[in-house]
Amino acid sequence: MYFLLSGQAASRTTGAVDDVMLYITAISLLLLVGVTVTMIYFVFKYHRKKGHKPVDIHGNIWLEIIWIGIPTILVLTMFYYGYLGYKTIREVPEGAFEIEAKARMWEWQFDYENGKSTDTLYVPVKTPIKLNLESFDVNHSLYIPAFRIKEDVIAGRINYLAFTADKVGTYDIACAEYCGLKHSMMYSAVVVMPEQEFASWYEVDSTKVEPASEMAENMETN
Ligand SMILES: [Cu+2]
Repeated sequence: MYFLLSGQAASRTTGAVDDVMLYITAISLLLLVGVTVTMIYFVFKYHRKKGHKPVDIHGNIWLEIIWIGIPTILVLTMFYYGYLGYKTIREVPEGAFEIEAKARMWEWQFDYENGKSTDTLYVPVKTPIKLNLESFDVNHSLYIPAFRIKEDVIAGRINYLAFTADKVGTYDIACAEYCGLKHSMMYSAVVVMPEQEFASWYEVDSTKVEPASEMAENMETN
């Protein structure tokens, strides 16, 4: 479990998803041990012996209620906790910083409100981010394993995804929907920066690259 090892999760969703994972694994383990132990016990208890007559058992209403009731409650709680995790990526906090995430075979492009465009995603730490997902061609899927977030990028439709990164660092972005020949190479990264650092990066206008001719003119006039 990432959050158990590191002490701090990389994003809000990481903690939520890992908790459900732990919850489901714990229940599965408990059931596995319970069923196995009972099975071994029965093997010894009911093995064939002389003078022992088998009897038929016909229904037991309480047993049926218990073995329908308990699993139903268990899977409903799994669903509930899973849904809480899902909500962290689908409920966009007010005032979230919006970035357009565009996918094409086989690369990512991130467009910011001020006109900046990059192939690596840059975000400020502890700030809610909304990614508007758009595809230039076929279906892709934006996947950031460290944040435990994944959402389809569907051709002809705008999809979205929200997250809040809690830890400064660089994390992988992968495409999680088979999209052709170089799908397995469709990687990028998300760089989570301290707010101040992000602000100064954001302000530097990298979109204006002076054409060579203009530069020559400028040199003449100077
Ligand atoms: Cu793809």
